Amino acid sequence: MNKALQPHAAARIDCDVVVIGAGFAGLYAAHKLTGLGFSVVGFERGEDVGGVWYWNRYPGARCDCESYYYSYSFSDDLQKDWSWSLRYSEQPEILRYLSHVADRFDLRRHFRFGTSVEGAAFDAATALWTVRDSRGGVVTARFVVSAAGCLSAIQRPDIPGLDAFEGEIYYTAAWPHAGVDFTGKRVGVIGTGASGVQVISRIAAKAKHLAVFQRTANWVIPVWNAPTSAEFDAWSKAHHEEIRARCLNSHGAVPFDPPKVSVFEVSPEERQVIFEQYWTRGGTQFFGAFTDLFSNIEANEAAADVVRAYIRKVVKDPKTAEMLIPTDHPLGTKRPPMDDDYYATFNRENVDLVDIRGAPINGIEGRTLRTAVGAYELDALVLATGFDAITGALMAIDIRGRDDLSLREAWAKGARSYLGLGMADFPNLFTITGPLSPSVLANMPTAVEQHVDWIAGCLVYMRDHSLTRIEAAADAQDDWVVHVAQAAQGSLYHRANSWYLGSNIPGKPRQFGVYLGGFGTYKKRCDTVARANYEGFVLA
Ligand code: NA7
Repeated sequence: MNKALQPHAAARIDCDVVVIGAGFAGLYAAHKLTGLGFSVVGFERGEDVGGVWYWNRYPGARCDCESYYYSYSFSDDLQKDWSWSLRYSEQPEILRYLSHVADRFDLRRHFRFGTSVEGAAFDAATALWTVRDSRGGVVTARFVVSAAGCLSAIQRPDIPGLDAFEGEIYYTAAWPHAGVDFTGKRVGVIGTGASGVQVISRIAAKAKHLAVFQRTANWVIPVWNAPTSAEFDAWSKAHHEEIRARCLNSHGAVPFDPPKVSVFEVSPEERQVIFEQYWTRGGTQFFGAFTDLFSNIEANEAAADVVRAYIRKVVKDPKTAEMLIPTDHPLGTKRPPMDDDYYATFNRENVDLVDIRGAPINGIEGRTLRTAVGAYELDALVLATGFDAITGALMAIDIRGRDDLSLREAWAKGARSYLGLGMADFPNLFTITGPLSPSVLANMPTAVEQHVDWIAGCLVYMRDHSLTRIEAAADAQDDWVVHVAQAAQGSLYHRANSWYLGSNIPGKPRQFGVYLGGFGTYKKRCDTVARANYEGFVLA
């Protein structure tokens, strides 16, 4: 018998599965896997559970999906017991929810908090992973499941003098737990993505003066946030099974009907009526108005006109309004921030919009930020400059697969994965909402549950069949990489420099890191693979 396939009585195994991260994904993975009898050791960089909702504590942080479906579905009782105060809940409430889940299912005991995974190496002889952590600890495990998140590796801008800035510096993605008081201060915000957009109106309400340094204008869609009514709460609890079933079968893992008609199949009058209907629903639902908003530039332009008109209506100063209207990317092809107060904030006397595309930031000296044409005295600087998204958190770990192959090398020209779940040359490693899965273009808790359930089913299958290793077959992986690229081909997403494509990180290969074929279609594919005894994976 091949030595590599022998049972490994002599090898020390600390646990069946190492789980990296205690956000939505890691918590559910720990719950599900321990419930099935697998031993789990979890690692979490933060001092407590929550993942992105632990770190992104800036004022105004809020989810761009509605809470009644941006939440777990695995427990009926949990769904019936928990009520959300707002349609789109803010960070403190989402963090309270995750903390409640951790308490309710006693999940903290599985995690080592304040501890990052620094390296993980697979030993082909024993078929075990050795995981090294930031405190010098070493754990051996049969499997590693990454729940490290798609938006957790912070992107720090390269601005001359930034580190020596004499005022206060804050990253939205690593916000102080004690909060920050901006009262009476001169504040600058760099970044007008979702984080910048959310924090700007909150800071403006407190600061003496706020300078918003905008490199690229973004399309911001109002969500019309409001308290959850008692009737809606009761309805969502009574219908939770139907809501979850709709999520599982939909394109974006959301409980809405797919669009039915193209912009060009209706008259201009009907088009306006439909746009208005969907605009009133708010947020991402606006993009569900027509079938072709992401595939046809003229259809996209028609939708963009709705947003342009809104910006011009809300923003009183015409010059500022024009500066806020994007000109370099179609609507929605960069992640569109969702906010109700953003545009009106620019009507405030104490807020200035500063174009740093035309006149870039030259550097910082003392408390002065200089652009090519002006100087700004600042007491505090807020950096909302984004993340090395989708692959960043995995690439931050020194992951070594078969023959010491490093993941960083394997992905040097772009991520390679089968179904976004497992990789050739990296046996027994799974990625929850990994690169090349629907991930950030699906409602995350639904995507997380689908992946965790699939991985758990796979581990049970392996246990039942006395199998100790699983690895994506190289040809299945190659086909999937091509399929993911084809699914994105022809979409308008390629017309933007977005973090979906890795364009926000200097030197990162340009690759659409998300599967665009639709969550429902993807789930069916994963189910088919599992039913066919994990077709496309090599098991031993
Ligand atoms: P994003 O969406 O990546 O936004 C980052 C913003 O920061 C964006 O406006 C960038 O401008 C700007 N940026 C980044 N680096 C610089 C430098 N060096 N100088 C000036 N401006 C810079 O990150 P968010 O945190 O807002 O949102 C990430 C996701 O989290 C979001 O989409 C939701 O899904 C949740 P650019 O557009 O690159 O010109």
